[in-house]
Amino acid sequence: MLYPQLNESRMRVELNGIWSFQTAGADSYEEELVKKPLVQPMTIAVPASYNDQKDDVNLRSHYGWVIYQRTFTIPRQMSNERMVLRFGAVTHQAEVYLNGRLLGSHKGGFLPFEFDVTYEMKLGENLLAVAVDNRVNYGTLPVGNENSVAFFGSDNPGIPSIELAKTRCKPQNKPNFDFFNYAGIIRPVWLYTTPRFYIRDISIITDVSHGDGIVECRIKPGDAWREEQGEPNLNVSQPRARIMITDEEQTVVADFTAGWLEEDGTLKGVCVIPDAKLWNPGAAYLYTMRVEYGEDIYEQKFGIRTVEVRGTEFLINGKPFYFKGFGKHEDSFFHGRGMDPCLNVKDISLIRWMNANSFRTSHYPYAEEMYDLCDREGIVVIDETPAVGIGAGSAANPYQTMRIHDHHRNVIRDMIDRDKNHPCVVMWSLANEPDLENFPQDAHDYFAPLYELAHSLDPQERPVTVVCCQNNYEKDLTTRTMDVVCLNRYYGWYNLGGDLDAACDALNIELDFWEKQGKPVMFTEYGADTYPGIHNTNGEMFSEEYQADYYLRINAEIDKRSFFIGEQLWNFADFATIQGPMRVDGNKKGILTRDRRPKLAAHALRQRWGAIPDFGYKD
Ligand code: GCB
Repeated sequence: MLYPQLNESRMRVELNGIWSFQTAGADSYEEELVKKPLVQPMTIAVPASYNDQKDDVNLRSHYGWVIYQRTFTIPRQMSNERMVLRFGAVTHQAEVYLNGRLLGSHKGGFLPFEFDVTYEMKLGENLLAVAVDNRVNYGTLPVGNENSVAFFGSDNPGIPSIELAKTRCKPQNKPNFDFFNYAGIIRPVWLYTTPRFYIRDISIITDVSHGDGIVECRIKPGDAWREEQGEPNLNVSQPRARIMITDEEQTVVADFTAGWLEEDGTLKGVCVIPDAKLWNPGAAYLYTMRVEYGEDIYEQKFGIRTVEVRGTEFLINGKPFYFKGFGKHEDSFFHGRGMDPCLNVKDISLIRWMNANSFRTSHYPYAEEMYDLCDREGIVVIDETPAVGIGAGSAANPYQTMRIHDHHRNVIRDMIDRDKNHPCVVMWSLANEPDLENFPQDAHDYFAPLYELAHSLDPQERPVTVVCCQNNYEKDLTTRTMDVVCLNRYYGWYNLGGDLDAACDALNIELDFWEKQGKPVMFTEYGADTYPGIHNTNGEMFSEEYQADYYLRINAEIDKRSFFIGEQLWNFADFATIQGPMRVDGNKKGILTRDRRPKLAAHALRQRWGAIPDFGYKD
């Protein structure tokens, strides 16, 4: 799905700002709330999670529906065009009404969706209402628990008083994941226009041959009129698109035509850019592809680079890349998970300050604006679906009890569709820490088709992985089938905590196992909770010294392994979680505090990573 753009043919209006707001029921909301202006509503900022905007525990711990409303008037010029209302993300489910009429609904809190509103929009004032549901359960991604207490909660099954109290307490979300269940309209809302014949989608595939860049583009055209009539979108009246590619100096380096392909209705063209400048980690170079199709124009940035797994190496532009970086969260004070361009710029600056080169979008696709930034800054991204919590917190077989199969396919499709052109994205992660050891065959049979699906959908054929939990790796049949083995390991924290000798010993025993699999292996998580300001001459757990020592010791072990292609630690910064006996004001495994101040270990890692090159570290 293309990002809304302002150019010679398209108009774009941002509908962010202060909206009206009201909480509604747990399971439903009254029709009145979306059909008429709210009476004495609260104010709320968009985009942002609603939970921390007010000093009200009822918002922080709300369960179920809330209502957002705003009015707007469109300029007359827009009304002659095809008009689209687009949401960057609404967490977790949205039902959208315009002037009292339901436009449609969307499930999944981290990917964009849009509605053609050409015939719904009035001249004069329009009332936009969005009902938002924050409930997580066995049918959502991320997964919420249906029959136990929340992640890390203290569950004592069998104690009558507790069992009875649990049936009486007010309904609440029980996330099966370790981050606060922030919700709301968390990313920008746009109204944009296109002509009737428009560019629906663009896919760009690049290759490099003897220093020349080979660029293929596939364009999906749209015809608003036919779509309105429900007719197939095969528009033979516009069989060509003009493609122009400019480099960063605005020089046109290619000008060619994409022509009609009968079979699938796309327009396809290929060109060669002699002596192309490649997109590299830390040294980004972006070209701009301008597509002219009838009266429509779209400009898509892209980079020329290749990604490939060969043997135990992860190659970017044919050279063995070493991942240095983090698992992150979209998480900050007041905004919650809301898109915050200033925070994104700051985080990229800190990633560079740390001499890191990459991060994983744990545990959901991030805001599109962040990928644009990473494209420009040369930061490498592992892009993850919101499939987290499949299995944790329940003894039942998640592949039978959870109603996520179709939704999981949809989020993979939508994530790849949204992010396929970003040079910063080098790998897809299908899920974080699903249960892969208790029902190993079922897990394997669940993930094998998803792995195939991701490969079949990605025009750039990036590697695909599932990030695996600390588990009995001998039983796990899934991780070993992925292109890269991504390990979340807590030797020295949740296991063998406080004993780094034993932790290193256990890690090495496991690494001997992975060495035999002949795949590239990396950490996508490892870390230790560290309360800033706690110091300890013995380097005990929770102290800043322990965290620094932990990374020193574990890193010394992975340095000995040539098949180990990267270290993404957990976590970039401290972040909010549900309250519980395991979390003191959130998860404290950050290398930075939540307000982005370095802990002791940050300085040591900065030095280490400064000495590790992006390419050829293990040569
Ligand atoms: C994990 C999860 C991550 C948690 C982390 C922790 O394995 O993937 O979401 O936050 O452990 O700190 O426990």
